[in-house]
Amino acid sequence: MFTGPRITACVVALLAAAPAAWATGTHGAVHYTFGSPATAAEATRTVAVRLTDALRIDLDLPAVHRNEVVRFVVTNTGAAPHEFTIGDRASQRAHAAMMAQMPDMKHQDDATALTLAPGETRELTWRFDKDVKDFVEFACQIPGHYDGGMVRRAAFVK
Ligand SMILES: [Cu+2]
Repeated sequence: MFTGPRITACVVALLAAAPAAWATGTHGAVHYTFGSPATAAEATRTVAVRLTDALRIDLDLPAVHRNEVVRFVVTNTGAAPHEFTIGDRASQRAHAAMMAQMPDMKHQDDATALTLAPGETRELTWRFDKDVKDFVEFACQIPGHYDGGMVRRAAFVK
C-alpha cells in the first residue's frame, strides 16, 4: 500500500470539497482516483513539459495507457509562477474551487502538484494504474490561469 506523502492542507481541503472523488485509507495514506505517485526510477516514459506566461502547457502526450508510469520534467519558462497539477476532471474542478478560496496555497507535499518559480525545473512521476473516464487533465491552478486556457488533456487508453 502506498504510504507516501502526509496529507497536506491542500488534500485535506480537497477531501472536504469533493468527498466523492477522494477516499482516505489508513493513517497517512492518500488514495487518488486517477492513479498513484511513483518514483522516477519506475518511469516507463519521460515527457518534457513547458509552462509559459501565454498560459500554455506545452507537452507532447496525446494519450496515456493504463499502467504507464510517466516522469514529467516540468520547466516554467515564464516570468510568473505557474503550477503543474495532474488529475481528472473532477479533481481539477475541486482544486480550482480550493485555489479560488486560498490563492496563495502551495503544494510542497502534494504528489499531484508542483509549484514552480520562474525558470525552475521540477519533476513529478505518476503511475496511471486506475481507470480514468475519458481523459487525464493537466492544469495550472493559479487563479485565472486554468480559465485562461492553462489546461491540457490526454486520452486515457485502457
Ligand atoms: Cu499558470
